Amino acid sequence: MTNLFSLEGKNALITGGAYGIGFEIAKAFVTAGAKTIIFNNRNEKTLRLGLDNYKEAGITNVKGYLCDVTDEKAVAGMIEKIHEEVGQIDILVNNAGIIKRIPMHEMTRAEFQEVIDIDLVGPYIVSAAVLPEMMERREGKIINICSMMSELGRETVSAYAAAKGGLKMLTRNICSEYGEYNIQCNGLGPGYIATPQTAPLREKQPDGSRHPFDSFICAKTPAGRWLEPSELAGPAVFLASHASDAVNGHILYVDGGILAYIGKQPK
Ligand code: NAP
Ligand code: GCO
Repeated sequence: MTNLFSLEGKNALITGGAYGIGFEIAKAFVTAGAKTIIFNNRNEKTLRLGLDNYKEAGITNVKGYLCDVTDEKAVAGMIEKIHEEVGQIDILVNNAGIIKRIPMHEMTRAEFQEVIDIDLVGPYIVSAAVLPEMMERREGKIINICSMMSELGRETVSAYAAAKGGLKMLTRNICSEYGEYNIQCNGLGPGYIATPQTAPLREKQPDGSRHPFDSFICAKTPAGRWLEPSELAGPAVFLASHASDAVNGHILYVDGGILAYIGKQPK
């Protein structure tokens, strides 16, 4: 049974994997036996930070590339370099993403477009670049990092919700179009995870009290807490391994039960 979850000999490309959720998923893949972790970030500073993070974690089988997921030419060039320097890509995790928390009527088109480009068009670009080799090998795993906003809306995150809702359907369409090549494409939908992306929602207020959103999310989560990035490890390894070969087009929510819960009644 343990072999089903093994990633022995597999190369995994994790976009935006310098820190946060992508970095945690990478560590989980290494623990599951992955041969090489490949990640990309869009600027030198983050790339260097990522390489330092992997070094500090004792992970040496890692390659980092400077590449913005929205730049088709850069992605094509990166994939070519990966094939030359590392080998085949067995697992792709479309993790790179941003969020802008702005009321929709105040958001500029450029701000809306930037979120869509990175969170939805980026996964299309990178998946389209990796699919041909997976089709040739008749084997591959694609994991799209979705969100609670793939299912729910909330104030100020219109572009992000539109992107993550679209990413849910892109996941299902890749499953539909490429399942016959033994390629499984699933979504991993984290709940509210303590990372730099959500740090503003957990900041202490000037009077030292909890951020209202922090209290709100804890009331919306049955366990009454934010989740840790490391809690995505098992679900990510499952979706990357042969244990999920019959799972396709599925969004696996790792949310501590938020989507099932009406929320704790205020006292
Ligand atoms: P994060 O800490 O902000 O990390 C995002 C990573 O993506 C960073 O390394 C960032 O690098 C990189 N990135 C951004 N735009 C990029 C681009 N155009 N090209 C390449 N890399 C790019 O976010 P996170 O919390 O780890 O989230 C990772 C993924 O999980 C995102 O897709 C997010 O939407 C999703 N998610 C997060 C949560 C949560 O609660 N944290 C929950 C559900 C889903 P830079 O430093 O260059 O920006
Ligand atoms: C927000 C948060 C969320 C999380 C995540 C939830 O502002 O509501 O950033 O969007 O990042 O996507 O699953």
